[in-house]
Amino acid sequence: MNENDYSTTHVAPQVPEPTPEEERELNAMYDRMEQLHLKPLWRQIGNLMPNHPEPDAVAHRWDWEELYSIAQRSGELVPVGRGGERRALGLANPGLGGPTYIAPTLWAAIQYLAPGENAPEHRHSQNAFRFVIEGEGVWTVVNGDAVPMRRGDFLLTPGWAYHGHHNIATEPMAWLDGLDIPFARQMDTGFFEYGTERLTDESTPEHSRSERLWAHPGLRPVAYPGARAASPIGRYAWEFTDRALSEQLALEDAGFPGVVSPGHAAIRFTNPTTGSDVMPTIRAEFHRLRPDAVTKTLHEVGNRVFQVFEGSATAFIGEKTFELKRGDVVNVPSWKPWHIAAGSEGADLFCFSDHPIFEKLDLNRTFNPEGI
Ligand code: GTQ
Ligand code: FE2
Repeated sequence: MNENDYSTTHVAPQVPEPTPEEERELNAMYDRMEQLHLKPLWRQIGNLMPNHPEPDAVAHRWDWEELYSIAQRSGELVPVGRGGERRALGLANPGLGGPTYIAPTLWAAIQYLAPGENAPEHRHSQNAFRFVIEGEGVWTVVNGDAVPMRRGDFLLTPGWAYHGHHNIATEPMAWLDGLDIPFARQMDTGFFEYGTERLTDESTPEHSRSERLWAHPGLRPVAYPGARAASPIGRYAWEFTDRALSEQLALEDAGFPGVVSPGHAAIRFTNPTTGSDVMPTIRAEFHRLRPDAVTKTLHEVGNRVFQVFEGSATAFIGEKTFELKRGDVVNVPSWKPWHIAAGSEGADLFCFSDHPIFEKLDLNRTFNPEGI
């Protein structure tokens, strides 16, 4: 017998077979409960309180070529501007029914901006980031600081910061947005305000002021002491991410520690004022797998989303297997065992998750069935 299985240990109370008279009375009682907006626990405990997380969300893969071509089409047919605010196509988890949630807590979207377009400023309590899979020529303006967006860059728009985007290039640009919109919506914590129509800083600097002040490894400006809920770094430039990952693998080659597991290098983007995650609700990481390397298998509380930055991989999530190539997006629902195997050229994977929420609430759990 498996004592972690409801079907063997959590049997419903044994009610003797009701007589027709008792059955009528039971039905009348349940009808009355419904009128009183009451529901008995004993008819739903397995669903409400399963032995372990049983997500409605399913693992799903979105194909980058499809995402990009439909985003491009929407660029031809739908203007961007006040009211709609963003030309963003949200990835809707097929297991979650109606709403545009990739996970119960997380939003992921592809956002598309044509040459010369300007997405007006606004702010909201939802935390946001951008990850750039290809292209350049867009600056995102965060609290009046123009931040360049280039391939491999990871950019922050923490909750309540004003932000807008503008494309000064001759080419359109698309990128991945991640936000905690579903968490804010389901918990009823969201606020939103319009900002100015034109961006507050239309310059196109090589580096944002936030990077010039904060993005020096291990160094912080003495003028700004104390911990902040969100990282003050607006842009985590690809050159640093790339170098940190190559160094882990070079150290592994030289016989020194640093990688997660053989052939698997990874870094987490952090808030330099705390050393913790970049934003209170969202964790972001970058994983680099050597050719044919395989990650450890994990069960984790919380939700992950991966985007392939370079190379190819196979993701094993629960019972499902997904072949992934450059740009493809895949999600891992809570507690589904997952591992990823790199293809023959290796794989670079951007990853974000809602794990900080559950760590703060002491609800996080991880289980590695291989025991390593
Ligand atoms: O770029 O400000 O994908 O506010 C969803 C909501 C992007 C944004 C999204 C947003 C934005
Ligand atoms: Fe926004």
